[in-house]
Amino acid sequence: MDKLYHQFAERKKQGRKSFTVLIDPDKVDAHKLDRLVTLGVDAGVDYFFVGGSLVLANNLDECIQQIKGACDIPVVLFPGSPSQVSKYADALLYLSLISGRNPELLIGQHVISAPFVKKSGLEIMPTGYMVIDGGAPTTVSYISNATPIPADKNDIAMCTAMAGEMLGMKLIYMDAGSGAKRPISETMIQSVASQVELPIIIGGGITQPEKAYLNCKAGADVIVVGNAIEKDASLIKEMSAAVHSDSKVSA
Ligand code: 1GP
Repeated sequence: MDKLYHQFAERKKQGRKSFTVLIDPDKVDAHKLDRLVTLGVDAGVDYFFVGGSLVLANNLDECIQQIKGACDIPVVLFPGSPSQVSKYADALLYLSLISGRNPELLIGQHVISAPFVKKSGLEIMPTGYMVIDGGAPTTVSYISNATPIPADKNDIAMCTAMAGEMLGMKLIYMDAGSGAKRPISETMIQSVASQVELPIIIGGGITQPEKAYLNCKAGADVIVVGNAIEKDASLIKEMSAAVHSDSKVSA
């Protein structure tokens, strides 16, 4: 049943770090996607997250089918809206925006889409989604109409994650937003990791392999990179190596 979630949890237990490439279906064509998958397989990428704030092109199914047809790397939906569900993926990050106070994104949209999501047959991974201020108003904060957690308020982040864990979330995703000017600080990651047992996903504005490595050292379990790889796909290799170099057991 919860095959992929067990993999996340097991990897955390073993101290194995995971590297994830975020693919926005609006920003790739078939050729570019093909290249990303090839580079991803070579670099030992652990997961592909697929989703975007808007997904204007309505090509989610095609995009996922293309990835699945070309490799065995699991595809996880990271939906920017409830309509971004595809039965071709392996799992769905079922996001509740626990850092915000917009009831629609905490529970409202979930109620409306519940029958549709259930019918998809996807593995559902309840995820406490926390947006952290990344130094620029990002699409996610605009769309979510919710104030991000200030970048230096480690305690707020920690307490938010703790509450998410006690409410039954299975993953914590801390996101500075796509293309953030300032990625999440290592001290904030440390504060959260010191108090929650759940696998912690970190993303937003990570452009340097060194930063990905330091995030893992600070307690991140999964590193997500989108923008930097869209700009320079060859970064996949270095990023993946940096993340895996912190694993206690080689991947
Ligand atoms: C955004 O966490 C992701 O939701 C990834 O961010 O595109 O800045 O890498 P980037």
